[in-house]
Amino acid sequence: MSMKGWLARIAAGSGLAVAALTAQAYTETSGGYNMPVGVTEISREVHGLHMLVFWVCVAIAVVVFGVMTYSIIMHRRSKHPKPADFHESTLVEIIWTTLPFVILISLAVPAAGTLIRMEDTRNADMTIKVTGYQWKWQYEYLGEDVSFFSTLAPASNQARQLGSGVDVNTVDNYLVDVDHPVVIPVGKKVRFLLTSNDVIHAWWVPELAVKKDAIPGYINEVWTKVEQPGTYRGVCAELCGRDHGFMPIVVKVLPEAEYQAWLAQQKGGEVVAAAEPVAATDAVVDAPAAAPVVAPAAAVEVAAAEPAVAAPAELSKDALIKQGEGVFKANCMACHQANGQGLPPNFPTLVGSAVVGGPAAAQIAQVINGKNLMPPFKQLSDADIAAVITYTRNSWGNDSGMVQPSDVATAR
Ligand code: HEC
Ligand SMILES: [Cu+2]
Repeated sequence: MSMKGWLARIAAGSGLAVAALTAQAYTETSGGYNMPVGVTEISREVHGLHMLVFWVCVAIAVVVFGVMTYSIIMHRRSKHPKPADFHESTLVEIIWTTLPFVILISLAVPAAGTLIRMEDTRNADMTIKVTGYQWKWQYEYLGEDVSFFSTLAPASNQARQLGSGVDVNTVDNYLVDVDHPVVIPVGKKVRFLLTSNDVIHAWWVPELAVKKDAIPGYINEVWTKVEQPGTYRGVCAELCGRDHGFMPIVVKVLPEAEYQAWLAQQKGGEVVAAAEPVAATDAVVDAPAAAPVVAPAAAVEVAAAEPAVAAPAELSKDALIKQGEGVFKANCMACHQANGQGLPPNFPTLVGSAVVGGPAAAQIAQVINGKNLMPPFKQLSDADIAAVITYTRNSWGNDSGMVQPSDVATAR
């Protein structure tokens, strides 16, 4: 096989192709090849520094390669068979010591100023704690009692499955879209506290010029103040395991009033962590929320995607199944496959499985606590766990009844 063929195979096999696609997806939003200018004062400064250093490098390259090219051509052997043999020029040595020193200082001074401003997280208007998980992000609005998980959007997740048959070019924002974006108000200084629950991740949103490691046991601080409403996308920037390429970040920046409306919606109750927005909207789970509906017309789109969910009571079977399908696609499909048949021998089929057909308590315990290669899902809400279990108990020919959120609450 040709070299190119091998390279292509290696790239495909190791997921590099996926990484390249992801990178492409967000550089496209920033004009192609260069770093984005971004939408914050800091991001513009960072971009300015980047361009300053770039042009200094270009100037140095022109001078150095100019002198080299001139010397190679004008002092070639056919012209100067007998080379000059001088050495030790104090003047030249002073120049080539001081000049780089001056260049470095002139770059370090503005860079240090920007770095200091980047690190200054004082006087923030609000704080969001961001926790990295393999392979999702959790956002907690400190002092607001609002917290949710943000996972790869169902459309991307479905398309990326082995043999999904979906052409990824038809998926909007493939691999850079999530089910629950983190929402912040425009023009407010937002402080993010970054940490991790398992391995080191990194929270990176190029257009905010924010990139910082999320390390277990440590809290790192970053901040941003976004000047224009919009949706800004990023990815995890620290190789964190198998699904590193599948834990994107979406920051949705709203005008203050819309943000407040969104926040009020979230406070209406427990937020469904991973259900498909469509499923969640229709589900009967949306028992009337305590919070008054204050959403102005402009916020309707957000409101529809993020319904306030009151502490769930008894749910109908259809509602559970519908919500459960979304939860399954977001959390279980990678191992158990969309058709429930898994990838034996490691990932068992759920079709006709003894656990799925057996007593509900055992299945609840397994989903909450995990088992061997299956990770625990205790971070999901009671409603999500009840829904996904009911979904598996009533899909692909399985028929073994339903589980209510209260059953899950009892089992915890
Ligand atoms: C990382 C891969 C992985 C994910 C994600 C995963 N599982 Fe599993 N699951 C497994 C493995 C492995 C087993 C077998 C565990 C054992 O018995 O050793 C299993 C077993 C099960 C079983 C028992 C099947 C049987 O007959 O033994 C059920 C039910 C189940 N999983 C449900 C779920 C649900 C619901 C989700 C999503 C909330 C989920 N799983 C997500 C890997 C996974
Ligand atoms: Cu990560």
